[in-house]
Amino acid sequence: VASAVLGFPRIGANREIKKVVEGYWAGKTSADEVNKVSATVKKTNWTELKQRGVDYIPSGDFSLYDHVLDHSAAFNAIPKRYHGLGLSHLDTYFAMARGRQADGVDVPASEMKKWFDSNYHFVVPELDNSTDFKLNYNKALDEFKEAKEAGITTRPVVLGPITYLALSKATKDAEAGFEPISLLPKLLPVYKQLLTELKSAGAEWVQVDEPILVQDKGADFEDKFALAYAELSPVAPKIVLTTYYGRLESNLNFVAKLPVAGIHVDLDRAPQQLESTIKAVSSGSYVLSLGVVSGRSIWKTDFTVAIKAAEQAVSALGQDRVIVATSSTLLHIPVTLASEDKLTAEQKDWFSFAYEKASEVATIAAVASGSQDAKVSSALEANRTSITKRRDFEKNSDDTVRKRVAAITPDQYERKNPFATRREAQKKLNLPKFPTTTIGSFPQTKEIRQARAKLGKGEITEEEYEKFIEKEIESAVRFQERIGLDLLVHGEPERNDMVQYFGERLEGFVFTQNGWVQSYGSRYVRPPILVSDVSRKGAITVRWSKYAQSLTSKPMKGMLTGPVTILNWSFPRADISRALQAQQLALALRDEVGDLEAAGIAAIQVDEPAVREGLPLRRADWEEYLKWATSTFKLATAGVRDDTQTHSHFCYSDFDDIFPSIQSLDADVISIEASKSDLKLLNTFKRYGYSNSIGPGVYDVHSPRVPPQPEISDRIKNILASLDPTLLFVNPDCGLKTRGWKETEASLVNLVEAAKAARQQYA
Ligand code: THG
Ligand code: ZN
Repeated sequence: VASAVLGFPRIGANREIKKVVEGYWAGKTSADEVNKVSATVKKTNWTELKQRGVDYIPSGDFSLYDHVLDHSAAFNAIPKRYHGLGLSHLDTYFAMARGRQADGVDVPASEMKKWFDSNYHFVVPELDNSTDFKLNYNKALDEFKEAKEAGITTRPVVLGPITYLALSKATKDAEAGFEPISLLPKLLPVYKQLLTELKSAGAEWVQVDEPILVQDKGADFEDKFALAYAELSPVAPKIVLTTYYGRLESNLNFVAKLPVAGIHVDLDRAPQQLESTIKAVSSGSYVLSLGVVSGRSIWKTDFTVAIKAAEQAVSALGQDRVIVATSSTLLHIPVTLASEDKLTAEQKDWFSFAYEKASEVATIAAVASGSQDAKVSSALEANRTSITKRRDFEKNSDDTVRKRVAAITPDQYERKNPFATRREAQKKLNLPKFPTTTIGSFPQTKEIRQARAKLGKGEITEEEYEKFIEKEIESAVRFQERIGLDLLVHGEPERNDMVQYFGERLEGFVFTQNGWVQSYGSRYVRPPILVSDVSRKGAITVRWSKYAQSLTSKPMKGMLTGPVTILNWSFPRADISRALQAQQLALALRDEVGDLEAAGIAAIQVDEPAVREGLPLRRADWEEYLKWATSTFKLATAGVRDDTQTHSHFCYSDFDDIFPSIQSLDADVISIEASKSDLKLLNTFKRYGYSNSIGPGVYDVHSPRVPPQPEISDRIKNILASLDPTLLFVNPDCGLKTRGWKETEASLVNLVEAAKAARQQYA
């Protein structure tokens, strides 16, 4: 029984890649230096995996920004706007990733989307009939050779052609009805060349990722899969076809007939597919790769369960046909536990990050191979002890929290009166027609980050820090008053990350010092870890919101992160359901909402940007998810009086599918990211007859570009073509924390002017 890791974090154990890439963007670091640091990170990863006893070590999965973008660049799927700019390969690559505005060049970035149901974003390939696929370079081959030179034999990883095309979108110039999958015949020769070159270089295996197979739409591509793999297999190294993040279901029927050498299934997300998969592959000669070590969770693997699965496969297929593997790439979890010295020994004993997961697959494979090695037996014994200790800890849950959840009554999920009644009561906020507001955060300046860092290092006192934050809030309030915004925010200078901040102030979470996970490009997050029942230690945001309100006679919005988003952007517990964890979070937030209201805050926003991304990959699972996701939001927000205006914000609002759920949240006002997906979304709102207030973003904050006032006015005009004017709020499409003050001020001035003009025009 061999062991395999499907992919590895590429950020470096000390965020080396972030530092060198951002240095390059700032013009402070050379391309050579970027390559040098990349080479070191890759080599360190390969060496670490080898030393930990992993048989199949991935290569080619490294990336300076995103692996889907790597494929587009290598395949020459480079949209026309990036042609002829006189840029190097590397600069073209980064221009696609983040746009480029320098030396007379002004091109926007490609769109980013969430990668399956994760908090990782990929750069969406843009294709049409003029796309001229060719292999600009062979990254998989280059990294295979690079590892080989370091004395390490790897199994190269490539994203499969069907998933690549399924994740692509048509360019703006594409013919009507163009579907990216129609380009398969043009793309296959490129894959053929890539794989042929790998084979010639001596690669025995290649890992081809086709995660689209765990989604319902995977079934639409049955014929394409058959066609593609019939062409590729004869020229390629032995292919292990990997599926992950979910279950194959009926797709297994055709997958188990594809001409490949091995199949990988995710047994972490879908342990129930073990038997069906064994059965489906048993008569052929396939190798079966068992994803028993989670690539999505940071909990130690229960070896007993994993070994049982491996032994079941071994008894049906024999040792040589079974691989013990991570369920998916380890991209989604931090690099190593080794550097975490603030966690207690007890806590550290619960977890396993990427390095540690590598050891886990090696140990499980050794046990399943019948190893009598003393080191293996002691690892097995140690795992048993850890798992037992964690279970003992879990038994000591917070009884008060459990009882409170059990005592939730149906009325706690509903506002006392319908929107029409509440709207009258909320007139006390004195908002004009087309009220202007922002999503909540203002630029996180260097000074703010430095003050936070100094507090962390003890270089300034808590008191000095709070004074600093008060000054920041005051200047944010004065700024908003000066430019004439109507519904103000305090700007959130006191927050690091919108999820981490709340986690740190609730019981039930622990934190890493260095547990960074890539979110997109050089942007990383440090997800909090839920370890026990959640409760509020005390008021979290009230002090700052109250202070901000005391500075102004205009209404101030309170700002909270919703239960579903806190859960989705944390590492959840594995011992109780996500629904229960969300309910606990919702009760804690409900108390915070109540305290804000009691402190005189008349508008309270509870953001749920992660609701859409948390949607299960299979439609059959949607209803259950949407039920707890919407009800926990309502549990958090519905306790307020009629005259308290609730707001919510959603990013990446691909809402067509889940519209009724958004409506059922019954927030008084929602703001959505609409500027990119244009008016399609608004038509959805119109079609369903959305009845509460709504602020479709009137400009895109994800770029430093300042929208001229006529452009915003034009957007308002377009929006009003499909929306009741009395329901419209005017706001940017997302928070402003990653922006600079200069463009923030200029943009918001234009936004306010556009709203004023609209008030005249639609009087
Ligand atoms: N928080 C979390 N997840 C998210 C977002 C978030 N996922 C979606 C979206 N927002 C991703 N966007 C970002 C934007 C900025 C940063 C990270 C994700 C960011 N990170 C800092 C960095 O990489 O330097 C580190 C932040 C910190 O110091 O904690 O700026 O907002 N959870
Ligand atoms: Zn947003």
